[in-house]
Amino acid sequence: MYSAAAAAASPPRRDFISVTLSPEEAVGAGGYNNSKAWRRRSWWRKWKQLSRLQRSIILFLFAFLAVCGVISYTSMGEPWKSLTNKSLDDQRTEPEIPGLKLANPAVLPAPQKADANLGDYPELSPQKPPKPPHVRRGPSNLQNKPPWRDVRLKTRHDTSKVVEEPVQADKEEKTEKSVISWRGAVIEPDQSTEPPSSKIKEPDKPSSVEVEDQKEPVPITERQVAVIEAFRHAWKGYKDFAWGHDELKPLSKSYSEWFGLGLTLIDALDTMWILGLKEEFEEARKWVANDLVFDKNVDVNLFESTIRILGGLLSTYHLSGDSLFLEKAKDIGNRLMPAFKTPSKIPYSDVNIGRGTAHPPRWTSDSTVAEVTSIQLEFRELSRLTGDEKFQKAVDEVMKHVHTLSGKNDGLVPMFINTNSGQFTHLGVYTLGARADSYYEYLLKQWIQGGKKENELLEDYMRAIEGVKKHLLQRSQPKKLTFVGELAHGHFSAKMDHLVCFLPGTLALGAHNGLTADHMKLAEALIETCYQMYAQVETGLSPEIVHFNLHAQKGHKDVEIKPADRHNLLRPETVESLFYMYRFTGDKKYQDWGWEILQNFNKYTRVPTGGYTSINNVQNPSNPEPRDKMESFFLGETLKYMFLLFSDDIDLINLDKYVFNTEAHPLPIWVPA
Ligand code: DMJ
Repeated sequence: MYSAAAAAASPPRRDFISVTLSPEEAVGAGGYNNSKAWRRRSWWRKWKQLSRLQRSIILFLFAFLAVCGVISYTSMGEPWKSLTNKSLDDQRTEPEIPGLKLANPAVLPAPQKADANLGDYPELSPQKPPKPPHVRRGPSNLQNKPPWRDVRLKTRHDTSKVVEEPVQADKEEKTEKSVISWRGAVIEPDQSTEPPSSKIKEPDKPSSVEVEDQKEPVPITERQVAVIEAFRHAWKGYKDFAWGHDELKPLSKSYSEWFGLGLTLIDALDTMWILGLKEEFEEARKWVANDLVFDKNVDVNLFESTIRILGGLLSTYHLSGDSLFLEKAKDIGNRLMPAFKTPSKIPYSDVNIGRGTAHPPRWTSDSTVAEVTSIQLEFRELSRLTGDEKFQKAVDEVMKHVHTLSGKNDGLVPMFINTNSGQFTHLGVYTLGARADSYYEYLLKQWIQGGKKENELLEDYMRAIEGVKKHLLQRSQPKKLTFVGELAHGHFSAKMDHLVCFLPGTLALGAHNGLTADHMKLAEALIETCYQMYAQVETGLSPEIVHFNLHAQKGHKDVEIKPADRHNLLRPETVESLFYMYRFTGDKKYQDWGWEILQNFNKYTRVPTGGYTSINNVQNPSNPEPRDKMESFFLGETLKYMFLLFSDDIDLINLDKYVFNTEAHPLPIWVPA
């Protein structure tokens, strides 16, 4: 930004050599003579007339061109050999992304064209339900082999180190580690980011089912046991005082209702599965079977009910293989569809799932950009499972439309979009926080979900990250923490929502999937910042929003907190990113940071009679001011990511097989049929 301004202020500089030939030189004094000897003499004369500087420059240029020629000849050799099956036309049509750096560019065939046309998805067939992503329908490595453990018994006697039988790996056939191709590049998923010495060791992958059965189980750790204990405590509060309702109010020993759909229970289903809490899971399943009814005259928020309810049901179906959850997912999915009946096909924010009507909020016809662009993983998966393309069509159309819209700033999107015109509104404000955050997350994750074929999604993602680097990144004082601020009509604000802490994890996931290693570097810097948002605060818990100091002042930390921003809602984003960082690097410091955070949740937010509560003041350890509410994402996301963070089992939700939705519900990555 600043260097561009400086360049504009200084006069343009031109670097060129001028060589003027007189007519005499051009034609020759003695008239036309084109003999070889004459031509040689004439060129020699011209050469001698050049200044020494001019001659050196010309010689240098020749030498440079010769070196380039040699280099390109040697480096082109190999790719050409491997291009035997690839038409040149395919390569020519690949889009260019300025500034896009690839981990391993231009080696192999270009990917299939990014086209959300359903014809491109062989999995989607209206006639017969699609095949599952991994050999069997439904769940993958946890399917039919629930990780049930009698945790209670074991933990009573031994919480010191390894206490449990592990999750059993399933018998699914191993496919070869996929090769990712993008714009003619072939990238091994791990190569750009993982220092082999430090990442979690993946057990040798046996090629046959029989061998895989002998795979040593990965024991769960003491810290995972602590997460199970925390979950049980939270669940006790929910069960005792809020069973079947949306959220627990742990202090008043009651509940609050948002949609009246048992939000916490549904959000927590797959967490219970992953943690191996059989009894709790079975009890919750019974409630879903007998009491969960969507035929209700109630307005729900499209985004929230998609990511929490639809996402939760779909992932539980995949993990458990229990068709009850798929049936319920279909039901809610169908009931949400009226949201898309708008002039622009950009969905309304709210749907009445009983009446089948939808509407925007009362005060505007705008929807939030993050909301309309973060329902895709779930609806696409619902289409794949049911064979009914309407779900995918509706959400793909939104993405295609947003892809073409003007009003972006180097890939950064405004926060609102109008449901009538389909245009962005409130232009000029750019943030990675509330109202825009998961737009960026879902660009990458849809690309991964779909098998890395939909190039437009990747283009938009890569552009956006360049936009973040250009407009939103700054460093704080005194610790020089890299943070993501906001831009409002050209003015930079050093404000960062805790919500932005999803970004390090997303960047790391992209790097793991073969995108530029720069993204991993940025992820490492940002996760340090997110950790400091906890560590620099009196309770060791992050506030909702921080402001970073751009100038060093005596006695000031990097992080400043305004009175209105000092609450903590038990949000997951930092532990989510810690989980990705640990998975991909194996660096134990990320586990230690997560452990500190869990201990501080236990210290300041745990309610003795059951449940955890949001707090109003992270700066006051003696009275953090409990708010009397446990958000459903504490069980759906925060504790789930904690459990995964403390695990050394990369097959416990393998990130090459699953992609998490923005509410931490794992959905399968599609494998070509
Ligand atoms: C969750 O509902 C999701 O993670 C969403 O993407 C953002 N807000 C909450 C958690 O903070």
